[in-house]
Amino acid sequence: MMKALKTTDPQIYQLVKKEEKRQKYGLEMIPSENYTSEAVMTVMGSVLTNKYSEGYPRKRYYGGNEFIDQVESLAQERAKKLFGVPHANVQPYSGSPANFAVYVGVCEPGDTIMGLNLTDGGHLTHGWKSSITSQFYKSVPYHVKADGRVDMDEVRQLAKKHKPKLIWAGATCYPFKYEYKEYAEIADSVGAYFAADIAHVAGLIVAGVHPSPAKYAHIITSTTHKTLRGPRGGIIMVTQKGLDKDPELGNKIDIALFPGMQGGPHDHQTGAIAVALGEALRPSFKRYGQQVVNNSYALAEALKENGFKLVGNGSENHLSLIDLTPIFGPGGGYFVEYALGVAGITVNKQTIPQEPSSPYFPSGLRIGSPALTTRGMKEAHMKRIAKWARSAVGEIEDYRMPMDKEGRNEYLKEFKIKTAKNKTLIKISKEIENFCSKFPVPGIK
Ligand code: DSN
Repeated sequence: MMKALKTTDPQIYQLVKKEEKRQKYGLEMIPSENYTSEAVMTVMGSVLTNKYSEGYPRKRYYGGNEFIDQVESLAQERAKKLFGVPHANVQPYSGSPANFAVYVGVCEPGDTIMGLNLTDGGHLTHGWKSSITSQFYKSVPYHVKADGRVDMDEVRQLAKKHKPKLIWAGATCYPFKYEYKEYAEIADSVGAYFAADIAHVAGLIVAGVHPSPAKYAHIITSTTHKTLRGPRGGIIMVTQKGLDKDPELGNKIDIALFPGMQGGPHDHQTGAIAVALGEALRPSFKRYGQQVVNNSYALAEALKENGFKLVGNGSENHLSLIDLTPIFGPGGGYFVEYALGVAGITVNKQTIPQEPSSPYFPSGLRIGSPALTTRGMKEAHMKRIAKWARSAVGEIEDYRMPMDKEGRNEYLKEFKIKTAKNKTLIKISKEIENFCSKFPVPGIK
């Protein structure tokens, strides 16, 4: 396949090759990223991409779907088995459309909804002010406490006061386990739907190292490309509890997604999701999930030993959130993301609870273990990485984020030019390159 690309489009071919090299010789530590298997990538690049299949298995608006029907049914069945639910829709293009379909399925425009505030680690689609979800629905955000955990007392009080139609659990950056049982009690007490967005922890749930919301939530949404290690995509599941509340819930959500929001499903994606779910059903996936958590714990401890402050002082899942304010004051995430990038460690800047700066110039850093665990790295490797991270940060720790916009652009330009040439960071990147060459990446020779 790559041979054909090289001849047809050498420019894109070269860029794919460069990205392969970046993925192979760097440390990929963005907690929402992973390396999918060669089998998954094979289906993604297969003829399934040529087909139109609007509708659902055996109820299509196009002919020629006898094999696609089987592919999609297999994906649905595997999702149901993996998460212990009676209904699964595997057509969402990704996590955001999956979440939007939940709104369309259970809410009317103007209804009140609740989700974790974005700068406390929540997701855009759970009602953040710049997401369309807060324009169509009345968003009442809840927060985390000083210890970094969701303030369940606040969730209870807000739910009692605002009587939401829908309550979300789930986050983009949350290092702890979710209190699904407590969410359910609160949602039930006000008659709300409880939706658990498990995008980040889906693979951990499958592995049995994170609690499952299947008994407590009415609806579960997820992406398929994070800890679940599939292709980019989304799933919406309705639990038995959801069907008991409304026997038509599965149907309502299916209709909300198609024809409500999406057109033809991406069949190559559906096929690849089926393969990934099949992989996740194997015992080896349980070992993978356990190692993700072990590695994240080891990394958290090592980061602390190297002088980093963690929100909540640790990690119970696949990620840690570093509070950089003791080193940089507000806005340090920007500097550290860039410097670690030069050193060969890919991470992403992140807001911290009670963020003193802004989402684009935040004061924290999100760092996780799923992708490195796929490459076979273990606890001892995490310790080594924490040391590299500390040395890299030491090179830039005198920078301070200017708060005035005009001064800031010039300052950051200077910072980037100097940091890109920093000899210590370049030396670390060579060491990391050498280190990474010992750990294979699926699909890259
Ligand atoms: N962008 C995803 C993440 O990185 O967590 C959330 O949508």
